[in-house]
Amino acid sequence: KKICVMGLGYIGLPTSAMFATHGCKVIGVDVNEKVVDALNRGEITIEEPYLDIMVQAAVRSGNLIADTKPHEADAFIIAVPTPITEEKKADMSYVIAATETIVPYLRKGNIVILESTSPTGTVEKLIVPILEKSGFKIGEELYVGHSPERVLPGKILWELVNNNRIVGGINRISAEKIRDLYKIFVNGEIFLTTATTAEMCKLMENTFRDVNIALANELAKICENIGINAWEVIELANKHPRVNIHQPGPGVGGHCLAVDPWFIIEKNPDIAKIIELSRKTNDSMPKHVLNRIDEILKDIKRTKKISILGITYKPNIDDMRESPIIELIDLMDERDDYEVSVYDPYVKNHKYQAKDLIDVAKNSDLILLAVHHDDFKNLPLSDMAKVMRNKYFFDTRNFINREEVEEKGFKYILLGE
Ligand code: SAJ
Repeated sequence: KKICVMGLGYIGLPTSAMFATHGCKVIGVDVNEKVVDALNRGEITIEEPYLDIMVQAAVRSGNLIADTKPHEADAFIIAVPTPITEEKKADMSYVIAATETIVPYLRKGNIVILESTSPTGTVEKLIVPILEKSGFKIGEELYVGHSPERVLPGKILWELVNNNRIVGGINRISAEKIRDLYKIFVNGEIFLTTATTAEMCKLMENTFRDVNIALANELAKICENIGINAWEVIELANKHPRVNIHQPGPGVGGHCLAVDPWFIIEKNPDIAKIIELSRKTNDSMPKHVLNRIDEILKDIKRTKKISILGITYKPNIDDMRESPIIELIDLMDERDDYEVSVYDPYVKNHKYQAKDLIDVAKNSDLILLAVHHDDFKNLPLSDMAKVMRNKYFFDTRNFINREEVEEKGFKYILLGE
């Protein structure tokens, strides 16, 4: 099989490498020449465990090549970004451009698959009309559908193979053809449905998680109001066999949970009320964290220095997309009574990045544990305390042992308490 993958990002690149190491001939296409040149040298431009080894093997075998233009193939996979605009609408320009680009390369019997997370109706109302320009009969001479990616950054290669997969076809035969293609490397079950149902499944999976995190964040605020510990409430309530309250935190980031629910709201603004409120609740968390810092440090009248540990959107990865900590730093930048210093072992070039954990704590008033990277499990608390002005430790993740911090002379504050 010959497969042309449009977009060599977080999904397109691992998917290309996976097909290539399973015996397919893969052409990875990207508009960015740097990405294409790097891949042809066997190098990768995103961070993901083991991906470098797999890509190297794929390129060396001759099964994976990159180009800025598509080639003729048996199947085309569209895996380009679907970002969100300022107005919280899906920006479909990359999907449209990629689909238009493949039209001249299509042949009778080809398969076209949209993998990018998209609003409902994208395949039927946006992609099909573009593909019709090829002159082929859709569903009979061109097989079209949506198979959303569902892999977790940090575990992409494992999840690509082992997760269950949904395939939504424009008709039954399209779904079956697409299923047979993914069977080349997928060990999980593959479920067939319509394209629009598959689009909604993907959006709803991430919305489910976002709404549940919003519930946890609201609980955190309620417990702060009452004066009890939300983390204890969650732990005990989750002993119930049908309850699974998620974890509160300084906000929800990443390119998925903070974006996808808006694709549902955009198409159903009068109905998607819980979904919209949840999004806003999660978006309110950086401001809530800042309000609590204001309260903790209210007696200090000079410029206060805050040392932020972690700025990625979640632990143990280098991804800062939509990170709520970046939002928090922006909020602090707007104020002239805060000075910020950050340390994140996964990030090298942030404007406030300190050299190490001691450097970040220098002359600081408060340590903010923002991301629970494993690297922060054993902080050099005594040495950090020595260089600080005030010793407040604000844990937004219930990650650090309270007694240990207090033993070192810190005042420990917990989000959700
Ligand atoms: N978070 C919380 N509390 C929690 C869980 C997560 O505050 O209890 C926060 C994290 O700190 C992070 C954000 O949510 O800022 C998102 O992290 P995540 O680990 O939940 O998910 P992502 O965005 O890395 O990946 C999600 C996954 N979706 C689901 O688990 C339903 C993944 O399977 C999808 O493939 C991915 O979105 C995607 O690409 O859509």
